[in-house]
Amino acid sequence: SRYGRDVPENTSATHPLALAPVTAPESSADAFVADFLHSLNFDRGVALSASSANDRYFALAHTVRDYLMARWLEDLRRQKQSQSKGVCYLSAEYLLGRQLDNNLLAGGLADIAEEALASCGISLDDLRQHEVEPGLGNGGLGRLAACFIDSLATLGVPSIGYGIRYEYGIFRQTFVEGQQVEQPDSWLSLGSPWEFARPEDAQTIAFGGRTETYDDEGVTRSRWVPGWNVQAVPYNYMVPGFQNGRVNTLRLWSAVATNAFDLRIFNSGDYEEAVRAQTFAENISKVLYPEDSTPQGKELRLQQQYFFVAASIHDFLDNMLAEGFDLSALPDRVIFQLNDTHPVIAVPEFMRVLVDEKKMEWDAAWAITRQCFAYTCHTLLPEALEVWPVDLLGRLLPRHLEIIYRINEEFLDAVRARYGDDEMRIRNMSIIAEHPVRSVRMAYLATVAGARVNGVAELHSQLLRDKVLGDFDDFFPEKFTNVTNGVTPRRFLRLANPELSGLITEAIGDGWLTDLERLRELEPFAEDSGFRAAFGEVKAANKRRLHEVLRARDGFEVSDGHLLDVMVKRLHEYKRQMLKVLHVVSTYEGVVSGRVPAAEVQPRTVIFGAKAAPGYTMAKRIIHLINAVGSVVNSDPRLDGRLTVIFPPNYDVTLAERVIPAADLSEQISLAGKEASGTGNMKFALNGALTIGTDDGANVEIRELVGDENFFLFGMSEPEVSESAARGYRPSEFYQEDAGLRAAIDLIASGAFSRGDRSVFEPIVSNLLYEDRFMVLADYASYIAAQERVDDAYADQEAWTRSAILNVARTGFFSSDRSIRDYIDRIWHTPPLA
Ligand code: T68
Repeated sequence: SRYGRDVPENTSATHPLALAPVTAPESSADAFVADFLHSLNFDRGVALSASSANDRYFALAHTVRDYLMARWLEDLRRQKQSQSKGVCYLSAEYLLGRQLDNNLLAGGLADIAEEALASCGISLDDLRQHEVEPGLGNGGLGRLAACFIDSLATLGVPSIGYGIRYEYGIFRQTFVEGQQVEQPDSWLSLGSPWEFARPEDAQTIAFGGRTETYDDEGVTRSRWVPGWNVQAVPYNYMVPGFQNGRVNTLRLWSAVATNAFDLRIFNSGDYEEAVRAQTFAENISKVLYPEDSTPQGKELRLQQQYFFVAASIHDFLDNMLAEGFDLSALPDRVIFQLNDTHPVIAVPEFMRVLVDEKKMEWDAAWAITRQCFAYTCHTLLPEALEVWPVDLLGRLLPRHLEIIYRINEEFLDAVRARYGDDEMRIRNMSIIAEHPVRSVRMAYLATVAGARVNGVAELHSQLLRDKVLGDFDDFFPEKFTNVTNGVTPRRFLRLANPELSGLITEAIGDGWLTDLERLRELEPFAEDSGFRAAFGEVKAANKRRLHEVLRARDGFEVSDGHLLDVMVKRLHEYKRQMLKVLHVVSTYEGVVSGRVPAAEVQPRTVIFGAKAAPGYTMAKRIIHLINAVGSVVNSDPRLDGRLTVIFPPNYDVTLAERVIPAADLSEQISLAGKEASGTGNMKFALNGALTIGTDDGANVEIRELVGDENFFLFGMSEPEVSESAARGYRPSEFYQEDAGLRAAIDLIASGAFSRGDRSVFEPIVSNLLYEDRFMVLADYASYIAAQERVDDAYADQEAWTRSAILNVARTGFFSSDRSIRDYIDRIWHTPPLA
């Protein structure tokens, strides 16, 4: 492995031993055992015979770390020394998933570790299960950030990921009588062996107070006189590239009270107040906001955002620049990528540093800033576009508000210069919204400041230009670009699906792991009946493995021989889990009403996985309905075991890695024009599931690549949705005209899934009939027809498997390595470090 190379590092000491290189342990099972036992005895302070599973997991993780360490130290040094342009990826979320397996794979250590542990009588697999995944993200946006840092390391791009070390990640979901109940995710309670606290690199982050002007040698300047501050303590995590000897850094910030803050209060003798102050400071990184696609506008959230971006900018400027660095050269040194609007407050902070602290002229500072940021948008839902009330922002960050006003003034002057006094246009483009309350539109600020603005799939980027940011596209068309999302093939193919990976490698070699387009070479194998048989065997094995996981995890019994139909993603009305529920209820209703003989039903198991934002009542009702439908359908003997609904609680990255490789059918059924991209859709196709989906997000590109005949398309297109909305959508008309739809909805309304209590799901039913914002009823007939095509297609297993293989072979485009190359070509212009 290339991680073992020697690196001279301790050269500032005088002892001759310190001049020796930092080395990785020798790559052998014996050396691994020695290191593992050393760590167990000397780091954990236990003997093997007395060790707990947690002790062994820690010792194993530390041993893996030791193998990566020399290269990490080297990359940290080189990134600073080379002074070549690098990426600072700013993201409020990183949904990392478990680390152990990923790091074993990256370091090429899996076999040695397995052998080494076995020789100590320990099962590697048992220790794998011991890891609590760091769930520091909500869903797609956070998981994308995790895939991107993996690809950045694998491509050897100089880069650092910055974010927040939430003490509590995304909540643990439980079901009580079918309803979601949230439990805190105390992922750190047993400690994390992967992190390195660096309190000596802490930054002080100020808040509140006021601004003032002062005379600076004849120049009138503004400055911020903050009211309070906290310490941002960084924790470093290794991000190893895939077997390439590179290790990048993820740096997550944790908030602690500053001494000054404490002391002042302590000295006033108010012990309780001092402790309260500490709690107040530490609240900033306490918990991940569990909202997805619905920003809350809470002050603590803005504190989190400013806290981590201010710490990150200062960290970069203080620690990564060469002595005497000329700040006007910053655009050749760094690009800050804004993962959605959550880090956009970095823009005025950067201006404040340049103008107020570095005493740069405004225009010069703005010219630099405009080249140092780029913005990725992840949504199309208007309610998901973040805005901050001026009141709140001015109270927390008064100087930043002034800076935002000035940016806006100058921008609107330029707009006026171009279009004249078109007041309507000015109002529409202003970074400051006046209604319903005076607020800062963060997406507009990001668009004005960013060198580039990108959407996350072709359709999404087009709709951004045409609709959400249309006036801005008119004003600066050169800023807009697309980078279609991707997923890391290491985690989501190699680790999640070792059997399929083995089969692929047997057929075409292992080059696909870093060049996923090479999956194309599998195409001819779709015609090879021996390969198809092997492929089918892998799918069956993955299903058996999933069944075992579901039995052990939640006590579910799943039948063999079913079509495995999977819908896993956050619960949101626009994603339309309701449409899937209506399909299940229709199938059920068809049998129990006697219209369809059970024997004619294609045996299916439908798996749902979904968390609802704790405050999102309708989403929680839908979860309740899914569980209620499941418990009725699963126990009705008339179905003859041919339809099962399974909803394991707490869908997370770890469960995704088990569910996706087993799936036959991937449900990607959002209303067209609402899902920015989707990334689960990519993971399923790469693992050989066929997609039933709308013409939305990256589904469009998946279908183009796999071919119409290997994709089940249904539903309105985006232009049809817009037309229908403009005409005035009346869902009840669909209910009146479609007997099947009516029967399904009536069955829910009748209380059939709520022990006769009609009130329980009444809000869902009336929402569908009288509002149905996401046009579930309009797409119902088309969806049911597509599901009938699925049933027919599944009956021909040879043809189905051929399609599944072609899905794998033709979706190599969706590697996050390709996404990162696109970011480099279109936005960052950061060559890999040699
Ligand atoms: C998702 N967005 C998009 N948001 O919905 C999905 N939002 O289509 C896309 O594939 C993915 O981003 C990656 O681009 C989110 O996941 C959030 O999680 C989120 C979190 C906080 C506030 C708002």
